Amino acid sequence: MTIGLFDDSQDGRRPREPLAEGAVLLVRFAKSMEMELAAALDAIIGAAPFRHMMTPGGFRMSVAMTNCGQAGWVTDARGYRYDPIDPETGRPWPPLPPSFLDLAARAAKEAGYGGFVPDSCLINRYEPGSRLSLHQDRNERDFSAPIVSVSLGLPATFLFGGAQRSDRPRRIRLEHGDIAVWGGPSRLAFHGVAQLEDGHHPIFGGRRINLTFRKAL
Ligand code: MD3
Ligand code: FE
Repeated sequence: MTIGLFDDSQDGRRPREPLAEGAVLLVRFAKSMEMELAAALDAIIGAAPFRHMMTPGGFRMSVAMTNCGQAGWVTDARGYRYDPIDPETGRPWPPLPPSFLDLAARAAKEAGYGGFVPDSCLINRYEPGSRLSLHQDRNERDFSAPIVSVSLGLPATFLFGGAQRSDRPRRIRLEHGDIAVWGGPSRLAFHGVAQLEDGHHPIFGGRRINLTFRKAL
């Protein structure tokens, strides 16, 4: 049921929830584009398949990753970096699809960051048991641009910490179609994702996909 102007969702979540200074959750903002996003994603992973990268310390990541855009985030024995070439294929990453660029720019604008033009999209695939431990995103050149993250498929518990690793993280549910925009003082917050629970999503099956749009270069 709709409650006035304040609730057009079905679970009591408002369309726009402030998370912290500079960070906003746009509830189900990407839902109406789910089929277009799924098709664009299929084309990307056909050209640049998901892979489990290795951390510089020698651990295999439980989250499988790929990228599109002018540069992709990679990790291996040499460290973390953005690379214009996919080390698995030896070719440039697939370009950012217009539907991705348009969605990221509209979401950023809605969150108060006009003029956001990402040059990179890291695509994370979680299967039951996959998790992402607490980290900061610091490999981008310019921290004044926000990061826009789009959640698709199974829900996850996002861990949103503070400026220090020791700050106790808040747990935030991220569901299919949700977009979170992280800028300003939240841009360098520690964050992670709790172990994915089993489930089934009608489009994405037993998986969660997260797109993070970045200005990396
Ligand atoms: C807050 N991805 O790819 S998205 C990552 O769900 C990453 O796959 C998670 O953390 C995922 O680096 C979380 C939300 C997110 C992304 C980047 C952030 C939150 C952020 C950067 C700064 C602060
Ligand atoms: Fe991150």
